[in-house]
Amino acid sequence: GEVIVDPLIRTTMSDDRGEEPRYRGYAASELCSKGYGIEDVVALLWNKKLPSREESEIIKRIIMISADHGPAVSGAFGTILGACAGIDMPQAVSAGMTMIGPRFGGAVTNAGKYFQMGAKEYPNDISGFLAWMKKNVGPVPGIGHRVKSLRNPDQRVKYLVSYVKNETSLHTPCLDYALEVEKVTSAKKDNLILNVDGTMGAILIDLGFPIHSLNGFFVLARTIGMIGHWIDQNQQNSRLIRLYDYLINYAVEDEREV
Ligand code: Q5B
Repeated sequence: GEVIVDPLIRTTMSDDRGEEPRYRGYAASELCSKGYGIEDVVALLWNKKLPSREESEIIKRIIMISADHGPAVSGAFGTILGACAGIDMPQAVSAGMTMIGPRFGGAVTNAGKYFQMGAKEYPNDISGFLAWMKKNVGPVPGIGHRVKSLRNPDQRVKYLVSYVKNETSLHTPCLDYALEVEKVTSAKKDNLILNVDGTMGAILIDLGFPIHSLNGFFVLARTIGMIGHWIDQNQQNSRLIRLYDYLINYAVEDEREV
């Protein structure tokens, strides 16, 4: 007789049963031949629809601008440590990836989520929003930077904001709210600026991306940079890293009595 088996998984994204994979009905080769770019594929697979030309130009810039931020940041440094220890590319890149979290690179999702919430629940009341965040969340995701400040602005942020607001017709309620939050926080302390995570998160919300996809943009973009750092260290035959003593504050208390 007929055997009925429950499907193990359900997918709403892609189908590989034909001659070539189809992303939401579009064959990959069809997207290439019609001139779509990687930013369109990202939108199709993550947001389940092709963006307009204007939207895809914004997505492309978000990915380009966050692809790398030098060797000093947590993610690149993690990958460099791995590369110098002789670890293969996937493992060294995933060492860097492991660093992406609430303080570094992984604040995009929550920045988008809370700026959107603030715009809805606390319009024209940034102090109320900040008080709620302090009580319920902690540091506002998307605000603050270790080295960037009002005196040393993050040009990536300046460029993205200016591009979206001056060169596109995107409606930007979430970005506008994030910029209002920045006015208040940076007046308190000058490094509490809208950072790259916050800018990306707010714009991606305005573009209609699902909340849970937002950190994916930093992960995707920064993978490009981390792979680059791994290649760079390998090309230089870099040696194993071991911290010099002067970089460590040995604060061990001696418990021995004899
Ligand atoms: N305070 C980013 O902090 C950092 C506050 C705040 C209210 C805030 C911090 C933070 C939210 C998470 C976030 C993404 C940890 C950053 C990125 C990509 C990157 C990285 C790169 C790249 C920096 C000192 C005082 C304390 C805090 C207060 C700080 N942030 N208050 N809301 N958001 N932000 N992360 O300078 O009174 O002294 O106790 O967690 O959005 O990751 O380039 O490096 O491309 O790779 O280390 O750009 O802002 O200062 O944490 O010691 O705080 O400021 O409460 O107050 P700092 P902390 P108090 S972009």
